[in-house]
Amino acid sequence: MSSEGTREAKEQGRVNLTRRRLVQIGGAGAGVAVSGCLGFFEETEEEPTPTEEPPEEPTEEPTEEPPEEPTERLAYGICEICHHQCGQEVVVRDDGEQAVTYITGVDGNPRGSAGEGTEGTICPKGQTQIEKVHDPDRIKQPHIRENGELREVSWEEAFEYTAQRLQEFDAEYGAETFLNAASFTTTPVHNQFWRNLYGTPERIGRGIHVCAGPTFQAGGVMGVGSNNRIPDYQNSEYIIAWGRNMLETFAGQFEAKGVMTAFEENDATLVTIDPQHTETVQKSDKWLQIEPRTDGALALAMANVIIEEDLYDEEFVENWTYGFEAYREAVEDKTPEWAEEITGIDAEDIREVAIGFAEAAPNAGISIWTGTAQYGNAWKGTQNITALNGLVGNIDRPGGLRLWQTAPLGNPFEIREVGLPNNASGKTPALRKHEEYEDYAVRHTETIAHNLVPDMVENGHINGIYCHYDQPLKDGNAEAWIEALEEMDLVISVDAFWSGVAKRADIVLPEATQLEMDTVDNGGWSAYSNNSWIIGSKAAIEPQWNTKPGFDILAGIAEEMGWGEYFPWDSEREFINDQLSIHDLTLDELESGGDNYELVDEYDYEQWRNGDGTAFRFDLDQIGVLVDAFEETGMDTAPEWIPPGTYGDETSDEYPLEFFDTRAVFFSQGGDQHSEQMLERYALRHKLADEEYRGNYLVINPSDANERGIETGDMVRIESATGEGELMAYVSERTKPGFVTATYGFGEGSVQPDREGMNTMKLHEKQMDPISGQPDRHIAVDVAPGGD
Ligand SMILES: Nc1nc2c(c(=O)[nH]1)N[C@H]1C(S)=C(S)[C@@H](COP(=O)(O)OP(=O)(O)OC[C@H]3O[C@@H](n4cnc5c(=O)[nH]c(N)nc54)[C@H](O)[C@@H]3O)O[C@H]1N2
Ligand SMILES: Nc1nc2c(c(=O)[nH]1)N[C@H]1C(S)=C(S)[C@@H](COP(=O)(O)OP(=O)(O)OC[C@H]3O[C@@H](n4cnc5c(=O)[nH]c(N)nc54)[C@H](O)[C@@H]3O)O[C@H]1N2
Ligand code: SF4
Ligand SMILES: [Mo]
Repeated sequence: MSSEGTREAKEQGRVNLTRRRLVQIGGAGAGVAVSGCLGFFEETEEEPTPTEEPPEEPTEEPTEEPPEEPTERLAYGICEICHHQCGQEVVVRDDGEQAVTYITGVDGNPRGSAGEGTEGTICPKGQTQIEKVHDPDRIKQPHIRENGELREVSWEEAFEYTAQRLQEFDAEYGAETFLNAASFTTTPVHNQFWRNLYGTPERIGRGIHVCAGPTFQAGGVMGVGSNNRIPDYQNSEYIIAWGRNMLETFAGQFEAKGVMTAFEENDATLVTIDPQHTETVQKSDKWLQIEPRTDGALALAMANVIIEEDLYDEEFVENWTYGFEAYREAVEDKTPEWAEEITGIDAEDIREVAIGFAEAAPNAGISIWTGTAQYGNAWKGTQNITALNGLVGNIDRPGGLRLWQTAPLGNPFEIREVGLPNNASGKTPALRKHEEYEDYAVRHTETIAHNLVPDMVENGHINGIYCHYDQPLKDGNAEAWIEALEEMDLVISVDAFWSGVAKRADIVLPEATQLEMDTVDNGGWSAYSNNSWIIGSKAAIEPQWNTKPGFDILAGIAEEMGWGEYFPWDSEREFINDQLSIHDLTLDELESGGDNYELVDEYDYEQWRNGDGTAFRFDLDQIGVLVDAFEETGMDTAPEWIPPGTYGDETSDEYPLEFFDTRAVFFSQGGDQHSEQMLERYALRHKLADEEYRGNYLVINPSDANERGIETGDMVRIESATGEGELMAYVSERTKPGFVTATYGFGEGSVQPDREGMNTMKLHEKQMDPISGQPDRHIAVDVAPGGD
C-alpha cells in the first residue's frame, strides 16, 4: 500500500522551486501576472515574459500638477487571500484612476520566503488579489432590503438603518441571540464592537468551529500548542505530512519552502499519510495510502513499535510528561499487524516509518491539520497522533514541533484609556443555556457548534447574524443553514462579493479589500524559527467604488448607535499606530527600507523548561471540561482506538462510497472562485478546459466509475441520506476505490453562488466530532450518471 520511487519527482521539484517565474496569463485590463511560485504545475513550465515589467525603481509620487504620462509607484500589501500574510510588493499606476498592475513577493518575508536573503513570491491564488481589487463583480455600494428587494443606499443611510435595526433587534429578541460570525476579521475592533458594546456572547469563527477542532483542542491541552500543525521545517530531518498537503495547501508559502529547505540542507525524509494522491505525495519519499478515518490506529501502532524498540525519549517522558503509563497500556497490544487490518497499510511500512521518525527525533516533526480532524472519530485520532510527539520528545526542539510565539501589539483601547464596558458578561450562550442541547457533549468545551446553528434558529435562540468575511454556507449542514438565514430576523453581510449570504442579507455592507486599506498583522509560525514578527501595509490604492475598510464600517455603525466615545481615532491609521507604538514604530516606518515586515523578539527552543514541569500530557484525565465531554460520549481520557462510524456515517448498500472534501492550490476555500484565471487553471489541470463547465470536479476511482458507467467530463449526481447535488466527474487513480472527493467552496457556499459547481455540504447534515463540534465531512454517498 505504499509507493516508493517518488524521489526523482522530488529532485525535479527542488530545481523548480529555486526559479522565479512570472507567467502572464491573458490579463484583462490591469494586466494580471501570475507567479507560479512553486513551479509544480504544467501551465507554469514555460518562461513567458511579463508584458508589463515592474519598474526598476519606484517612481516618486507626483507632488504638484498631475503628470501627462501615467506614473507608476511601488506600494506594499499583506496577502489575505488565504489570510497567511505573505508580503506583497505592488505596482500601482496612477493616471487619474488608480490601477494595481503588478504584484510580487517581498524578499525575506517571514511567510512568503524561505527566510533571510531568500526570494519572496506570491502563490497562484495570492495573485488573484489584483483581479479582486478591480473585479467588476464586487459589491460596489451598500444595500438594504426593502419590500423583499435589495436597494442601493448611501453609507449614511446604511449606517443609520443598521443602527436602527440592531436597536430594534436588541429590544425584541435580546442581543444575546445575535450571532457574530467572522472567520477572518479585517478589523481589530470587531470583538470590541460585538461583544463589549452590542453585548452578544455568541461568536463563531474558523479554527475550532469549522477548520480543525480536534487538532486545535488536542494540541492545546496536550502541550504542543494549537499551532502544532506547523513543524520547524527548515531544521527537520524527518517530516510526516499526516493528512496534510502542505506543498499545495500551505499556510503561507514558507511551509512548502521550508520542506524544500529541509530536503536541500538536511537531506530530510518526507512521508505522507493520505488516502489521496497529492502534490505532497508526489514529492514524498514514502506514501502511506491509508483508509480514511483510521489514522488513530496507525498512530497507536507506531507508538507500539517505538516503545518496543526502546526508541523513545526516556528522559523527556520521565521528567516532563504526564500519563505515560496509561499510554503504554493503550498501545501494548496495538501491533503493526493489528493496524494493517484496519488501515490497509503493510505492517512493515508501519515499522519503517515509526523507526525512521523516532531515530530522527528530536529533529523530526509531524504536521497535522484538517485531514485528520474533519471526521467524527477524529478527536482520539488526533490525540493518538499528537502523543507520538511527546513520546519522541520533539517538542519545541529544532526540527521538531515549535511553540511558535506571536509578537505582541499594543491595545489602543487601553492606550487611549477608553473605558469599554463588557455588555456580554453574564449572558450565557444558547448551547449552555437551554436544555435542547443537553445531548451535545460539545457544550462542555465550546460555546457554539456550526452544525447546531440552524436548530438554534428554529428554537428561537439565535435570531440574527453579522457575517463578516465568512461563508458559513459552505462549512456544513448547508441546506439547513440556508433555511436558517431565511428565517432569521436580521442578516447583515460585510463582504466583497455577492456571496450566498450577501444575496440573502437584509443589509449588505461592501468592504474594501486588502490593497485598499491600512493593515497590520502579527503572525506565529514562519521561516524564522527564532523570531516573532510583525507586518504592515498602507492602502496601496483608494477603496474602489463605494466600499469602506472594516474599521470604518464598524466605527460608522458605532457612531449611529451613540458609541462614538469608544472610537476616539480619526482613522484606522491612528489605531494601527497605537498598536505599533509598543515597538516604537509607525505604519510609515514599518513600510520602509525595502520591505514591510520587522522581526521582533528572539525566543529560544524548549520553552517548556520555564513552565510548571509538565510539558506534555498523554492522558487528559486532569482536564475537567474534557473529562465531562469524554464521559458523555463514552471515551477514555487516554489514547485509544475509536473506529470510524462510531460517531459519523457508515457506508451501506445504499450509500457505498465515502465522500470527503479537499482543496486545490488555486482556491482559498470559497473565496477566489470569482477569478476566471483560477477557474481556467483548475480546469486545465484536470485537462477539462475544453468543456464549458467551470465548477468543481468529483474525483472517482476508475473501478467505481466503470461500475457506474461514468467517464471523465460526464456530469454526475451525488447523493447522501440527506442531500444531493451535481458536478462533473474526473476519473482518476488519485483516490482509492470506495472513496470520492471534491474541492469545496463552489456553489452557494462561494463568491459565485449562481455559477457552475456544487456546494458539497449539501450532502451534509449534522455529522460532527462530538467533542469539538467540528463538522464531520466524511459522508456516505452514491454517485450516478446524470445532470446536464
Ligand atoms: N490552496 C489552499 N491553501 C490553503 C487553504 C485553501 O483553501 N487553499 N486553506 C488554508 C486553511 S484554512 C487550512 S485549514 C489549511 C489546510 O491544510 P491541509 O490540512 O493540508 O488541507 P488539505 O489540502 O485539505 O489536505 C488534507 C488532506 O487530508 C487528506 N485526508 C482526507 N481524509 C483523510 C483521512 O481520513 N486521513 C488522512 N490521513 N488524510 C485524509 C485529504 O486527501 C487531503 O489531501 O490550508 C490552508 N491553505
Ligand atoms: N465543505 C468544507 N467547508 C470547509 C472546509 C472544508 O474542508 N470543507 N474547511 C474549513 C476551513 S479549514 C476553514 S479555515 C473555513 C474558512 O472559511 P471562510 O473564512 O468562511 O472562507 P471563505 O469561503 O473563503 O469565505 C470567504 C467569504 O468572504 C468573502 N470575501 C472574500 N474576500 C473578501 C474581502 O476582501 N472582504 C470581505 N469582507 N469579504 C471577503 C467571500 O465572498 C466569502 O463570502 O472553511 C471551512 N469550511
Ligand atoms: S500562501 Fe498564497 S494566498 Fe496565502 S497568503 Fe501567501 S500568497 Fe497569499
Ligand atoms: Mo482552516
